[in-house]
Amino acid sequence: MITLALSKGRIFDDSLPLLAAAGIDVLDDPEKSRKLILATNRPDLRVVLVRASDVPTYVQHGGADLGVAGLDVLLEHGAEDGAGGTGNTGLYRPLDLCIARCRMSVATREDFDYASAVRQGSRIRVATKYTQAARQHFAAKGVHVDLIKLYGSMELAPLTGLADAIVDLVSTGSTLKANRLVEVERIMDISARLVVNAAALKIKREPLRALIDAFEQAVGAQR
Ligand code: PRT
Ligand code: MG
Repeated sequence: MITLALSKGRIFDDSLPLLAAAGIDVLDDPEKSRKLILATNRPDLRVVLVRASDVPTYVQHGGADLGVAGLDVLLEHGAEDGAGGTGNTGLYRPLDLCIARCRMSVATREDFDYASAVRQGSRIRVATKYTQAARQHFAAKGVHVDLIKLYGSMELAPLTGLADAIVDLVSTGSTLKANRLVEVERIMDISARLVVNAAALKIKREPLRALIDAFEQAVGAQR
């Protein structure tokens, strides 16, 4: 049996066409059923639904053989940045699926002069869920920051005086706009990656390789 970990919402929705191109149909709709284990048209393949940020954990510890997770989630989990390679997390990251795309950016209130705060070397208070990526970004730029860890609704932080800036994911920009925040710096482009358990890749080499190859072809065809 091969177990694929997905999260409900955009990762699941955006993975469906890739799965279909690989000949895989998921037989339940997660929006309609409360099942956490979904059967597919392939008796040897099942999908488990987990929280987006739990996908790397499931794959790393063998609760799933492979999974789909955003680069943002992988970076916070501590997976290596480069493609391929196992790093020290037991995750093998072979494939950019080019889905669930967005960017990680710095945003502030309209009346906060980020450029001059950076220029003057002021300490900037930054609220974010993405502390690893943020720490690395500001360290590389030589900007002094006090990071404030949040788990959601980052947009509220600059509006309430909790922070000067946030690091968050931006897609259409409408969430920032609705909260009168402006994107002042783009940190990196984000997309979802297929991650594979390194041990499973050895033990179930044939079926997993075939699946990864099928995904790779599907991604290429969608480009
Ligand atoms: O909700 P939960 O805590 O379980 O997990 P999650 O929020 O990480 O899951 P989900 O399904 O929301 O996101 C899964 C993955 O989708 C993320 O890890 C990203 O890699 C990717 N993704 C792509 C996004 C977005 N686009 C996105 N726009 N994840 C979140 N957003 C949020 C963003 O944080 C902000 O609040 O959408 C808002 C901005 O969107 P715009 O269109 O208004 O700019
Ligand atoms: Mg969410």
